[in-house]
This record gives sequence, C-alpha cells and structure tokens, in this order.
Amino acid sequence: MKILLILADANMHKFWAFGRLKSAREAPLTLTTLAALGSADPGFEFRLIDESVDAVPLDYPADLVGISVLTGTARRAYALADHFRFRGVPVVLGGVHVTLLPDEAARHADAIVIGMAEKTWPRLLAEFKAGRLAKVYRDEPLTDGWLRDVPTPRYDLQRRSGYMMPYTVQATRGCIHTCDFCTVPAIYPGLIRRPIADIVRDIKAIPARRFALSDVSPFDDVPYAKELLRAMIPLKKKWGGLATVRIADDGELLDLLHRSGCRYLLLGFESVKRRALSAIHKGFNKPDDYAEAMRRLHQARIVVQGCFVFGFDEDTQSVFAETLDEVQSLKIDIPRYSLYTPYPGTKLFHRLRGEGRILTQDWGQYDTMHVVIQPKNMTPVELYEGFRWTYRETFRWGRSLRRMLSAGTRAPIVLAGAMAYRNFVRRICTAKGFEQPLEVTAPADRISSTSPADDRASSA
Ligand code: B12
Ligand code: SF4
Repeated sequence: MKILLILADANMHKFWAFGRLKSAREAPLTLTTLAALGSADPGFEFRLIDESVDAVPLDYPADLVGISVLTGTARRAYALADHFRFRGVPVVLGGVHVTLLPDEAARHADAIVIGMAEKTWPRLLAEFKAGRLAKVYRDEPLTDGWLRDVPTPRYDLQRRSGYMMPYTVQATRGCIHTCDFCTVPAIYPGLIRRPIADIVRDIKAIPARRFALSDVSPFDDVPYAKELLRAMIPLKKKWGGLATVRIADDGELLDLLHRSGCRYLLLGFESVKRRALSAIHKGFNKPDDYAEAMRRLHQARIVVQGCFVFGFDEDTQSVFAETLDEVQSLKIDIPRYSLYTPYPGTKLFHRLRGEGRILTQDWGQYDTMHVVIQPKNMTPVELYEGFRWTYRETFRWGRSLRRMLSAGTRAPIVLAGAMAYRNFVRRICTAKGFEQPLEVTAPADRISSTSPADDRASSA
C-alpha cells in the first residue's frame, strides 16, 4: 500500500541560493519518524514530501495520505487534504495544530491523530489495512514520562538537499517551563525523555558528521543532560540545538556541551526588559545576566542564535532601538526577531481573546512574522514597522561586520548567518507574501469572540 506523507508548507524560512529556493532550517523529524513507525509492516511503502523543499505530487496514486499540520501551515494543509479527498484518497491529519484544535481539523480529514503518534499511528495503519479506519485516534498519556521503543527515523527516505542541516535527532519532548506564548506546555506538559541508548543508536545511524538536536529544552533535567552529553562524546559528531539562557549557569554542562560536539545553540532571550519577562512567565531569564551568559558560551566556542520577541504588553516604541543596541553589545552571532503570537491552546491566546485583542484567526498569519494582536502601547502598524526596522538595521553590513570582527573563529558562521538573514530581510521588507493583512486595522470590537474552531480560517 502506498502512503504519501506530507509536511505542508508555509511562506517562511526560505532563501534563494544558486537559483534554487532553499529551506533555512534543519530537516524536520516528523515524517521520517512516522515512516519508521509504519515500517514494521513491509506491506506499506512510504513517500515523504516536505513541501518547503519539494513539490507535492497532486496526482500521486496513494492509498492513504497523511498530512502534518502546524498552526501556520493549517490553511495549506487543509487545502491539500481537501484536494486528495476530492480525488477519493482518504486523508489522515496529525501534528501540533490538530492536537490543539481537533474539531477544526476533523472537518478536513477521514481520520485525525491527537497527540503523539508512537502508539496510535501503527494501530491506525493496521486498521486502515483491515478496512476499519476510525475517525479519531487519541494518544494515551505516558505514565512515567519516558518515551521508549521509538525506532530510528527513516533517514534513508529523507531528502538531503535543500536544508541547512538534513539530519535531526530528538532526545526529549516537552518542557518544564510554561511561557505564556508557547505551544509546547499545551501539547506536552512536563519533560518526556527517551532512553539514552536509543538516542546514541539514532545518532550512529546518521550518515553524516553533523546533525541538529530538535529538543526545545533538553538541559532542564541536568543529570539526564550530562549523561546524554557524555554518551555523545565518543561519537565524534558536531551538532547544534536549542536551550534556555540558563544553560550558561553550569560550567560542567558547558564543558560537556563542547566536548560532545555542540557548536551552535538557539537561545530564547525574548526581551531586554525584566518586567516583560516576568509577565510572560519567563522570569528565569535575567537581562542582567545575559552578558555573562554570552561570554561563557563564546568561551565554549558555541555560536549563539539569539531570539527576541516584539509586542509584549510592556513594549513601547523604544523597545526596537533598545533591543538593537543590546544585540550589538551582547555580540549575538545570529540575531532573530519574532512577533508575539497567541497560538491556540496557549495561556496568551485565552487572555488576549478575553481582552478582545486578537485581530485575526487566519492561521496563515500565525507565523510570528505578522501582527495578529492589538498591542498595548502601539498600533499594529507601528509594531510591524518597528519589527521590520530592527531586522533591517541589525543586518546592515556595518553592524554585521562589527559582530563578525568580534567573533574570532565563529566569524565564518556569523557571515553565513548574516548573508542568509539579509536575504530574508529583503523578503520581509519588500517581497510578496509578507504584507500585513488588512484585518489588523480592524477595530477590536469587530473581532469574533467565537472559538477558533468556528472561525472562517477553518474553512480555508
Ligand atoms: C524542529 C522544529 C521546527 C523545525 C521543523 C518543524 C516542522 N515539523 O516543520 C523548524 C525550524 C522549521 C521550525 C520552524 C517553526 N516552528 Co517549530 N518546532 C520544532 C520543534 C522544536 C520540534 C518538532 C519536531 O520535529 N518534533 C519531532 C516530531 C517527531 O514530532 P512532531 O512533529 O510533533 O510529530 C509527532 C506528533 O505531533 C504526530 N504527528 C505530527 N504530524 C503528524 C501527521 C500525521 C499524519 C500523524 C498520523 C501524526 C503526526 O506524530 C509525531 C510522532 O509522535 C517543535 C517543538 C515540539 N516539541 O514539537 C517546534 C514547534 C512545532 N514549532 C513551532 C513554531 C511556532 C515554529 C515557527 C513558527 C517558529 C518561527 N518563528 O520561525 C516556525 C514555523 C515553520 C512553518 N513551516 O510553519 C511551534 C508550533 C506552534 C503551532 N501551534 O503550530 C512548536 C510546537 C514550538 C513552540 N514553541 O510552540 N520548527
Ligand atoms: S518558550 Fe522555551 S522555555 Fe518557554 S515553555 Fe516554550 S520551550 Fe519551554
């Protein structure tokens, strides 16, 4: 049986290089994991399409189509689902957005998978083969916080070209923190660990020296993290991942990070304002400690991608210039900015909906690059223009050069990052696809207060 697995696309994280559109990201693990989970039965043949680097074969003779849905990609995912169902091919939808808004997704699917699919997807495939596909497959919560027996992702089916990093590994899911804008605590409360032997097995299966670790916050269980890093040292690979700024507090952890091959970390600084951080439940980030954290990370020869968010209730128009100054003085190697976005299921979504400040529920705009809320101390247009101004100013050659000159051996990566982001900045400042939608100028009292499942986006 032919199973077509699709990761729907969104208009972001792409740049032109040598006449081709490339994806400025690591290859996602979603489809290779689903293919591995279904491969125990040799009767299933999987074809994987990540639409950000590959065209969807709309006439593929699939017996079943599975589509993975994030909020920002939901519109496209539903359109693809409607297309295949119109052709008579049954469609299964799964992923973060389906877990958050199952009723909305169910309108575009023959079956939906809510939550993790390690147990439900093999069961769904077996029932489909037997002609008994159910409407809803819901994951059972893990009893002990350990995710065991996950097979190695089907890296052999993974397209290699078109990505910054074609191989990805995952050790943990979830996060112990509860930042108000983040979807992770809404879908995976607490930390879910995989056995270290399984992770080592997956890393060994990668036919390359470099990989990405896609965990959002893998270092919060410090003993587990140290054991994992120690186990990675003999593998002699280089890797990059994500962490919170607090990672720099522990000298032994930093040393192990370097020895395990870590050369890049994406850190959520989020704001230069202490009050904003407390308000979003990220008070464990202390702006006064940022400089020391950066010094230690650079000493461990780790390139830092530093993320900042604009649009918090504490932000006024001065936040853009203040953040730009901080980024330069902290010597952030690759700065990145986002807009405060109330993903469904988050505390932020519920609060702002109650305050009538959600301007649109068109999920296509929920990519953190469009203003979808009424900010407290600015107009939506001021927020959007400030966001674009900060991006433009950050990646002017003069500022990029200053960051590069102070980067020492990290300079080539800082240069590569600056070039990729200059390209991205040109897109958000000039190109089609990043215009601010008309809805953001609508007064708050015209905004629907119905549930997201009733919104017009669901019929897109
Ligand atoms: C790696 C990663 C990325 C990668 C790749 C993401 C991807 N899948 O396309 C990159 C760097 C591209 C990325 C980008 C972004 N990301 Co991201 N990312 C992640 C991260 C850290 C891990 C995802 C992953 O690979 N997990 C491992 C796989 C195995 O798990 P999974 O995808 O969830 O799939 C499992 C189940 O969900 C289910 N499943 C999933 N799909 C399907 C489909 C079917 C048919 C079935 C049966 C089951 C199923 O089965 C899988 C096995 O259990 C998650 C955090 C997280 N813990 O999930 C955030 C996360 C998915 N990202 C998020 C966000 C917000 C973004 C960005 C908007 C950030 C930004 N400002 O740029 C962009 C949007 C990209 C886009 N195209 O729209 C949010 C999504 C919120 C939302 N409601 O959609 C998350 C949850 C993080 C967060 N802090 O909230 N991201
Ligand atoms: S933003 Fe980061 S630290 Fe906060 S809850 Fe999400 S994953 Fe955890």
